[in-house]
Amino acid sequence: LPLFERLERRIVDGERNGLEADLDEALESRPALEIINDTLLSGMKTVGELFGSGQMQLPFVLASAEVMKAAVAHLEPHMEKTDSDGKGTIVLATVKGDVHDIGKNLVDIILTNNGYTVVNLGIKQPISTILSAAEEHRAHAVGMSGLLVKSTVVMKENLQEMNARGVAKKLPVLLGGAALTRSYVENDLSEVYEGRVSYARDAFEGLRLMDATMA
Ligand code: B1M
Repeated sequence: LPLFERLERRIVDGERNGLEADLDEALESRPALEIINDTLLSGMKTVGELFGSGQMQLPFVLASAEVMKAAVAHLEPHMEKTDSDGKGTIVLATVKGDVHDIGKNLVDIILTNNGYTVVNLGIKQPISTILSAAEEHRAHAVGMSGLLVKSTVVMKENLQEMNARGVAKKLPVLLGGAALTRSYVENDLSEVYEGRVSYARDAFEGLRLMDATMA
């Protein structure tokens, strides 16, 4: 297979052997982010479709996710970074009950490379932990990721809890993840939250929204 098709195939097949060599070759002709966005994420999309239609079993999805993570780790040092620093602090987490973290970690990389301090709490984080971290780090915003449909409900509960604790006005919230829709966030959740809540389709929209929030 040609290089970029082979790389995409590696994600789908969960094939790690020779991954780094292929990535290094790819870096000779394309920027790291483009390799992630156009090639690797396209492979993950196929994995999602195969899993969703019952053609792929969970252990294989996990293997694909591992290759994806290894690829991102290998590409990360090659990504563009801005010189600007100290643009603001965001606490980032995958919500309670949800283990998906590839998208969240991409958001971390993009924000960090663009001058933000990201406190990445990891997966399955209850709102109490997120809010403690926000207080401790004097965060300017909270970012929550979740890919399961039930995570959209958890996010709503989290926003209600933030209202109840009186932190909504000072903590804008950024939400992302495959199960969310723009209209659910901008219509339903905006009604619920007493502060500002926005939806990011991808990591770049997350960056734009953070820039707008901090402006
Ligand atoms: Co899971 N899984 N999974 N899974 N998995 C989905 C989400 C699913 C849609 C697959 C499917 O059925 N087609 C489905 C959810 C269905 C639903 O809820 N309706 C599903 C399921 C069912 C499950 C389990 C329940 C399976 C089981 O156990 N029977 C289980 C859940 C366990 C749990 O969470 N409690 C499970 C487990 C797993 C693995 C562990 C095997 C693995 C995750 C490994 C890991 O993350 N470390 C996995 C994977 C890999 C997927 C799919 C195939 C791919 C997800 C992914 O990494 N995509 C996924 C299919 C899909 O999403 N359609 C699926 C690439 C990633 C870059 O995209 O995270 O969407 P994404 O991030 C994007 C944007 O959404 C956005 O930016 C990123 C791109 O720039 N974004 C943000 C994300 N977060 C953001 C936050 C922001 C801003 C933007 O600001 C804060």
